Amino acid sequence: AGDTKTEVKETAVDKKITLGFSQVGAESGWRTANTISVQDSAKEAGIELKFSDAQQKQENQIKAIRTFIQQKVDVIAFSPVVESGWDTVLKEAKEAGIPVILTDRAVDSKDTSLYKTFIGSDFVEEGRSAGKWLVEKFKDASGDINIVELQGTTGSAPAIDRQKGFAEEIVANPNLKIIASQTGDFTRAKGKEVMQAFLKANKKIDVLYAHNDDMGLGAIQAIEAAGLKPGEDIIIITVDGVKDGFVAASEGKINFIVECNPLLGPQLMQAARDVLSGTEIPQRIVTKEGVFTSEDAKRELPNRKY
Ligand code: GYE
Repeated sequence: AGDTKTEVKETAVDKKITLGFSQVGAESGWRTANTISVQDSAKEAGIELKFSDAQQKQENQIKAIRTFIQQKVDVIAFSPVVESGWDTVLKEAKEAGIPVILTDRAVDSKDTSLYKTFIGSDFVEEGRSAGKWLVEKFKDASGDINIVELQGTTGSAPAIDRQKGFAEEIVANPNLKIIASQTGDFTRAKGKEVMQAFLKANKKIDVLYAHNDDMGLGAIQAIEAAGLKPGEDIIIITVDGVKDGFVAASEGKINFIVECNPLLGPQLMQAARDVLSGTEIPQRIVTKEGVFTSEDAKRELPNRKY
């Protein structure tokens, strides 16, 4: 009986970690998979998760972070909706002695001591992969190839970087011309709406580059409604690689998908533990990912879990 008592005491000393997590929203299939990954991994790791959905609004995230500070959580993690404007609230967390971990999206704060690490993809590289594929695809084209671009949320790291990486690559072929570029806020509804407007305003659209699958899927609806064949009349490139994107790619409606991995939960829980136990971790943890043509998508589809 004495032994059991000692055991109970020891577990009580081993305090449960509380993690405050401020999520961007529920704007896309990627985001849903990311949220589930964070929730499942917290459970598995025995970490108590306080989850808050910002509905794509920075002010909501700032509020959530302040609430986490008041609640004295052990560690705060968040995926910043936009890159700018975080210094004040991050300083508040630092002064309260609560470490912050960035997941998925970066901030542009000059003072990198305001957060412990940033876990996520290299979005510039994703844009480059999209651009490289397109350059190769149209290497023998003789006339103008008109591209329309559906951008992610204005001011967000993935929108800024995916535009940049893509633009960097396509200059290699002067025939490739971006004739219109507008935000679709990473949602299907806006992707469809903006594509409708693109189709109305431009007679000849050869390529659509969408910063995520969801906007691409919305755009496909607009393209079909206009009597055109997605993937044939208009070549489509997207980023993410969620299941619905893979389905469209395997049907030939999306020609090329650059993968962006949403399953960041396990790495986040590990980083939270390491930060709290004083284990050194790198300032930047990059996620591994691949690229998929329609053919690859057909093969890969049965294995996609999200
Ligand atoms: O690509 C998009 C989501 O930040 C990487 O956000 C993420 C992006 C993802 O809404 O689908």
